Amino acid sequence: MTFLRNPLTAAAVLACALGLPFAVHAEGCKLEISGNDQMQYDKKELAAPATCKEITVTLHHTGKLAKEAMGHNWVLVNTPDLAAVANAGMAAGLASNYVAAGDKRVLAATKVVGGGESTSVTFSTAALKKGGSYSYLCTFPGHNALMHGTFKFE
Ligand SMILES: [Cu+2]
Repeated sequence: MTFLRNPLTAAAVLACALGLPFAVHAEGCKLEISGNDQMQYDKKELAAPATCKEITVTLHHTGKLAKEAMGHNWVLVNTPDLAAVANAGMAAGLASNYVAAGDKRVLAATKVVGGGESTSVTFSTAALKKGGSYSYLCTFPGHNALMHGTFKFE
């Protein structure tokens, strides 16, 4: 491997292997949020840097109740669409994770989980605007009034 004799190249190869500046980093692109049996998320706001090409959101249900009684999901929308997405989701039912099939207003969504379960969704940020402010909600019937928050992409 002749090229490794060049000290600069060798340094670059090493830096890549260590995930230093030569590598593309996903710092801050993995987010976590929890929901409980009191119909609450533990966070009112989530934020990811606009450098993220993809974002992964992991939802933990820290309660004990079954998903039929106190299921939670995490759904990302443009804020003006929040109520309409919640209504469409309610009509779609648990089998559809309370998200209407093909609902273009839904920017990202996890499935519905019950107590003790976790789930995650990874989505492209191509549809998000730098500096944009969005909303997330739980679309389980009746939950969005309490279970919603602001999502910032900046
Ligand atoms: Cu919920």
